[in-house]
Amino acid sequence: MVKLDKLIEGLRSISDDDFTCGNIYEFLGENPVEVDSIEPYFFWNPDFYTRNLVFKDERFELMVICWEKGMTSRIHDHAGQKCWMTVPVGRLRGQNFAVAEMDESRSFCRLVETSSFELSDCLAAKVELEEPIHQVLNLPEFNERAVSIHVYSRPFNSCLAYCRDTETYKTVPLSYYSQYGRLS
Ligand code: 2CO
Ligand code: FE2
Repeated sequence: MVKLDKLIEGLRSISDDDFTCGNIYEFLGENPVEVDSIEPYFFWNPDFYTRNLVFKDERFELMVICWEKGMTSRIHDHAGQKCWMTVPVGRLRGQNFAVAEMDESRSFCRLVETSSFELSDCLAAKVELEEPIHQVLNLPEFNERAVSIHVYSRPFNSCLAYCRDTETYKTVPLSYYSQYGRLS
């Protein structure tokens, strides 16, 4: 087990050439994070999951996301950036989607569900660049809070969010609930 600052130090020491989907995935899997060391970044909100920035440079950002019971993300992408996540507290379900039909001229997009995965116990996952649309869910049946660690390279501050009811998508801004341990 490593402390969060050691994990970040480790990530920073990886060269640009080695900062690949596979290597970072492996690195996160080999370095499960001590829960004590992420507690300063626990911020809870009853209405939405909180994005808590821990580290950011040109190349990557690392954040701690806190999910109350039953909370879900929107269906979204990661603006073409690489992404990895691990879940040190609780459990999360990931659901991936493929584009079945799309018409950019009217922001139309029909999605179909593809694979799903479950994360807990510091298991690592990556968002596949080939199939980047997904949703993350802290299912009510899990009946507990969850906390995940996300690494995005490069950092991004907006993404596409998809609505299945209207079969449309739009760009949405992303913001931090806290930065470096303090409420934004
Ligand atoms: N990508 C979402 C966010 O940064 C969380 S879902 O997990 O990838 O808000
Ligand atoms: Fe995501």
